[in-house]
Amino acid sequence: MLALLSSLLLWSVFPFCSGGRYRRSAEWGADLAPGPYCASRGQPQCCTGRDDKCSVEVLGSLCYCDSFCTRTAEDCCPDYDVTCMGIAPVTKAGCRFNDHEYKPGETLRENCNVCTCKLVQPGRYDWMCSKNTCLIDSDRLNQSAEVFGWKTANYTRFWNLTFTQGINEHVGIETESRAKNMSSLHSYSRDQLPIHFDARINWTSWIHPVRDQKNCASSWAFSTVDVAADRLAIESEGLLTNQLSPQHLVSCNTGRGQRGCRGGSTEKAWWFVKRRGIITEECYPYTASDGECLDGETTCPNANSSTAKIVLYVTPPYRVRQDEEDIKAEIYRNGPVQATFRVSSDFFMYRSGVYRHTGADLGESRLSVRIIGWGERTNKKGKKRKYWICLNSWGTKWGEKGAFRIVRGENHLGIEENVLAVHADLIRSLSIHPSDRIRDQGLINIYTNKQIVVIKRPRPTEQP
Ligand SMILES: *[C@@H]1O[C@H](CO)[C@@H](O)[C@H](O)[C@H]1NC(C)=O
Ligand SMILES: *[C@@H]1O[C@H](CO)[C@@H](O)[C@H](O)[C@H]1NC(C)=O
Ligand SMILES: *[C@@H]1O[C@H](CO)[C@@H](O)[C@H](O)[C@H]1NC(C)=O
Ligand SMILES: *[C@@H]1O[C@H](CO)[C@@H](O)[C@H](O)[C@H]1NC(C)=O
Ligand SMILES: *[C@@H]1O[C@H](CO)[C@@H](O)[C@H](O)[C@H]1NC(C)=O
Ligand SMILES: CC(=O)N[C@H]1CO[C@H](CO)[C@@H](O)[C@@H]1O
Repeated sequence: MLALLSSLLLWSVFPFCSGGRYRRSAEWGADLAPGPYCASRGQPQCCTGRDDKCSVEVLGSLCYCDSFCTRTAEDCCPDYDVTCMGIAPVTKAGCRFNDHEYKPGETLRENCNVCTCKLVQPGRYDWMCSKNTCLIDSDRLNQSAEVFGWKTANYTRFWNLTFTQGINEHVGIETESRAKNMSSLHSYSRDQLPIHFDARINWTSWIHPVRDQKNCASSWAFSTVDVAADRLAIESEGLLTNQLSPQHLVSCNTGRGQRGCRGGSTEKAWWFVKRRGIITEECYPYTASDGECLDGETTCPNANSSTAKIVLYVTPPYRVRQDEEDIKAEIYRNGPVQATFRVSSDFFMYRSGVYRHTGADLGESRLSVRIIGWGERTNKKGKKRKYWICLNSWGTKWGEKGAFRIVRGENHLGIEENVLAVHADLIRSLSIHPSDRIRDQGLINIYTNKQIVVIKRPRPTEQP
């Protein structure tokens, strides 16, 4: 009404003007940038009467902020009414998405981000979204395996989680580990090792299967008990093959900075297993939650456990030198080792191939895994890619049936700088193991004599 009034008023002041401005034929479309236009001009933003210089460039043409523009109402800038006449915008309040109308304040979820319909300009509503890094990056799902060397997948369990949630719920090592300060073994003889090695092929069922830590940052506990279990099986030559309990560590290895489902240190976990021993999965099943420590004297926390409480022990942990050949030799002789590396948001999308971090967000947190072997492969251009074969604890639906391969020989994301291992402490483990089984194996005399001779797998001779 006011606009009409003023235009009539101006009409009387400038009864007729010929030539000059041509009438814009195009209407401002919905895709027009929100401006500001008149509001972006220096003073005066708006001009009275006809003033052809009182204009702003828009879509390669000009729009006007002089009151003359209302004569045709066709060449006024989009924000003329709001800026120059103080008229509230007439735009319909709301946003659209997939042919649906949303009211101001309504939200919708876009992967791991939340978008809210908000007034972004006088007269213009639009979606304002949070800007989290998501675990599944929709734009990268179709990345070329040729270029990156590995394939991605959209995992339902990771869809719509932020990188921070991924770290907090699925990883599990604090930034800095004291393991780095441990002295390391060295002077392995430089034997000729095979080009490919996979402990699962060499030791078959003595290498324990991939498990799922679920929504609990307990990779530190899984990698520890699974490396311990593998080595107990290998060094006892199949006598002690029990699956061991990560819950025992999550619930009982607390204090001293160990935080259960919120992360822990592998080095502290190893010392716990050395001192207190570790009980079996059957006896203390995994619950993926902190829980109070139920490690009783003789009974299992699982009242239905089919076996008695068995406690197994290891020697103190040792560190393998940050050297590709040493790590290979250690795995080849003694079995899987434990490694930790920095986790990037793209790692969650890994499906297959040789993983290399590709510029996605890189946090400070580390994931702990078992390295069980190595290999190399040549791509179409003839370039050799050396890799480690690792077992993760995100279930068998993730990656290559729960395993993944990662670049070897360049300490990629720190994978080679924190390699830990232990030996089985067979004397302590067997003296507590139910003796029936031991008697069956003809071992009872041996353990009472405190000599392990039947269990004959030789220890490496190159101790430090
Ligand atoms: C990704 O690939 C799938 C299947 O090949 C296809 O349906 C989809 O449209 C692609 N997405 C993008 C963003 O290219
Ligand atoms: C990923 O998977 C989730 C759940 O299965 C699905 O809702 C989503 O649309 C998928 N995202 C892409 C980009 O394919
Ligand atoms: C994440 O996506 C799943 C299915 O894609 C859905 O059921 C769930 O509600 C979503 N989570 C949140 C927090 O919106
Ligand atoms: C490792 O050793 C360095 C130098 O001796 C020391 O500054 C650092 O605090 C140690 N780190 C840990 C985690 O003990
Ligand atoms: C033990 O088994 C019984 C019967 O199968 C079951 O009802 C009970 O919940 C189980 N208890 C535990 C602690 O798992
Ligand atoms: C079945 C098999 O391949 N066993 C080999 C596993 O590796 C050791 C050396 O680490 C060999 O001695 C075995 O023959």
